[in-house]
Amino acid sequence: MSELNKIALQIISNGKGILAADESTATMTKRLDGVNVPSTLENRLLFRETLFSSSAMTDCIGGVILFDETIKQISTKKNKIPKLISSMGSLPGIKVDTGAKVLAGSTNEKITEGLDGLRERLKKYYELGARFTKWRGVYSISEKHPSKLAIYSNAHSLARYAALVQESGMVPIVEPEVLMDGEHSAKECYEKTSDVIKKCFEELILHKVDLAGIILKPNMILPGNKSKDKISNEEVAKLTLECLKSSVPSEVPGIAFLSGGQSEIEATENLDLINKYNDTSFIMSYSYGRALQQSALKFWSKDIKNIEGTQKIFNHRAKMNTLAAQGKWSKDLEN
Ligand code: 5MM
Repeated sequence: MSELNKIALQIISNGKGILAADESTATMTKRLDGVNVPSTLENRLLFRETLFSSSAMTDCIGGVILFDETIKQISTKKNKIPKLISSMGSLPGIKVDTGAKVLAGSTNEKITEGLDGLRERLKKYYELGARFTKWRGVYSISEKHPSKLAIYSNAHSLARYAALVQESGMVPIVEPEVLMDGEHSAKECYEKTSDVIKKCFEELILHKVDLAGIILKPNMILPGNKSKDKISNEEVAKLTLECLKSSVPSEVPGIAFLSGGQSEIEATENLDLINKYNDTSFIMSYSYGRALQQSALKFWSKDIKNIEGTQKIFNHRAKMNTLAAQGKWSKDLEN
């Protein structure tokens, strides 16, 4: 077993999942504005360190994806943030892309940037304690999207990123996110997600990435959020499994889904059903941002000093998702 494969398994085995706390300052400001808390450096740190010092970090969260600002911060109890995370029994990770920009030659599609100087930045993040990384490519669905150009260029960047990350001794999370926005059907989401993922693996293989040392972070197969097409959670789970079975090489140890705008319960229920039906060799876990943090953030915003109360809510959500990652969740456990 390679060192990278060991790290990947450490993050997502036994129902453990990933906390995506890598919101850029712009996104975090949007989240904090939404609950009427000023987006200051101190408040961003306080909310995040509240989560990072909760008991779920030991029992449920195998890895945390950090943003550049956070990985360099010191907690109010004078702990370096990566140290705090590892002392709780979890692994620190880092988002290394620098965001999605308009792709030249496209009709307003996106290409994720951040390859320039990446090798040097990776060295610094490793020294700061990071053992895995994340890069997200985003794709929209419409009649003409994602275009061949967007599918190819994002796959190429994801592969170049993953090769550099493995060279630096860290596990790359490869995140091709086909967005939920739009009127498309689940069938369209299935077809377009399948095209996107297949191209990613074509490029990963071309760039000699060790597939046993990555984690794939895809979207689930869902109808668009403005679609007339409504499907059951069972169908979501079955379509998601079918799509991944036909597009992901078997060497990949695990898949950690993004929540992509699903409600907390929906994201848990779909993950649980995916695991109840899972007939693949892949570990199926979670790498949720909003679906792990929403309720905790809302509670915290009412009294930012109530650390214990906030942690209780976060612990519950993480526990529910860890049960779902083993196919052991049921609705009555929510109460
Ligand atoms: C946590 O949000 C991540 C970063 O967002 P920006 O770079 O746009 O600020 C995002 O990549 C996230 O890791 C994934 O989309 C998963 O989060 P959700 O909320 O979809 O589970």
